[in-house]
This record gives sequence, C-alpha cells and structure tokens, in this order.
Amino acid sequence: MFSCDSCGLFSLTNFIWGQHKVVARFNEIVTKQLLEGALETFKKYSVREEDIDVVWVPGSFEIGVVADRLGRSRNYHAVLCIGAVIRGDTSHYEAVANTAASGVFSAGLNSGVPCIFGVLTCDNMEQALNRAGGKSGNKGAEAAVTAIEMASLFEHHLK
Ligand code: INI
Repeated sequence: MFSCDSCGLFSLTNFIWGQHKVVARFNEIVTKQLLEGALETFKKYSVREEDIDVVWVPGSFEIGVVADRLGRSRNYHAVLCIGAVIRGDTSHYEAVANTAASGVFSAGLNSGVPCIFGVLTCDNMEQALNRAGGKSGNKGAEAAVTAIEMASLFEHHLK
C-alpha cells in the first residue's frame, strides 16, 4: 500500500487519491447539487472522505487562481472545479464563463495537476438545475468521473 507522509494520501485499490474541489458560491443552489453529485460519485468509487477537501470561492471567476494554487501545493492528484454561470441581461456572463474556462485550463497546464472543468454555463436557472441532478443528470458527478480517470492516468501511466 502506498502512503505519502508529506501529503497524507493513501492508496485505495489501484488508485492513489487526493482530491480537491473548488466550488463557487455564486448560484449556490446549483453548485451545492453539483458538489453533492461529485461527492456521491467519489464515494461510489471508494475515494475516502478524508482524502477529499472542499474549498469555497465567491464565484466562478475566482476558481482558476485557487485551482492553480492547490495544484502547485503537490498535495492533490486532481482538482475538480465546480461552478454555475448563468446568462443574464448583460455580457458579464461571457466574461465570467470565459475566465472560468481559461482559468481552469491554465491551472492544469501550469500546475501539472489535472484540473477538471465542472462549471456549468447555462442560459437560465432551469437549464442549470436540470444539469445539477435534474432531468439531464448531474454534471458534478460526471466531472468527478473525469477527475478519477485523469488522476489515474497521471498516477499510473504518465510518471
Ligand atoms: N459567478 C458565477 O459563478 N456565476 C455567475 O453566473 C456569475 N454572474 O452571472 O455574474 C458570477 N459572477 C461573479 C463572479 O464569478 C465573481 O465572483 C465576481 O465578478 C467578483 O470577481
């Protein structure tokens, strides 16, 4: 069994885990559901609760810089970023959505740790809720599976 004293990570079956989730508080009614879906999925895949940390940030705009910092800490095998950007009457939506996407992408590239984009970009609240455990599934759960796949790929094949 693998263990790492410096970062407190332990292997589970074939996987070595340390997951971090960055969750945006903005549109919390949606992001809490996405987080719930992600946590259920990690449990299903036997990721231990103590190997998961959750950090809340004000909005999706702030996700990238925090994901980058967490990735660079070398304490985590993946950073799952959760947010919900919902179109309003102005172009603010575009700025926040684009910054969130490029911020998460850059965080992954710059830190060398997989940073997963679990940020919804929707036209309205109904669309967002449908994707946060409603009739279109839970994108937080899907993003968690992506985090598991990427962490496993990095840990077992790209070292
Ligand atoms: N943040 C979101 O996560 N979703 C949104 O839909 C949103 N809109 O529409 O404004 C939003 N704005 C806040 C933004 O993320 C920052 O927290 C804020 O601009 C301060 O930097």
